[in-house]
Amino acid sequence: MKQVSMVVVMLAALVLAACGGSSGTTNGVTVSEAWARPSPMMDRAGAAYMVLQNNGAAEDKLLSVEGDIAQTIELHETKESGGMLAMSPVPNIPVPARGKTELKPGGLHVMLIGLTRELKAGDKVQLTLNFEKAGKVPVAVEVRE
Ligand SMILES: [Cu+2]
Repeated sequence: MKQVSMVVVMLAALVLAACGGSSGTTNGVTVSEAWARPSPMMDRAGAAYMVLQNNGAAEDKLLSVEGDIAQTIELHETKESGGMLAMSPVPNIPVPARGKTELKPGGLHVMLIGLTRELKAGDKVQLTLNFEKAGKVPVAVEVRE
């Protein structure tokens, strides 16, 4: 009898995991408010912003981002140096245990370099976020002004 109930619990966990995956929740990291500014092909570059929420008891790190929207996708931060705003790549973006990290204009962002198509308002762009602990988390990024 004990074994049967174990199987039921495991099945329930699998169903829950499957549901979580489609809404951008996997293994403790939730991604919300994912958006990008419209960018014409001419610019060849764009940036995506989002909120990374870590529900786990240990720090996690965003290591990389994949997607077919751009030839190269990097993690960037914007910093002021000598009155000028400059962007530079960062090796990863930490998300504190039971905390969140905000990617926003003027700060951390996902840099899309070499756009393969125009970013038009109303479009949705699929990205896959790669976390050190949570693994791959799919995200739908909304293009808006
Ligand atoms: Cu950048």
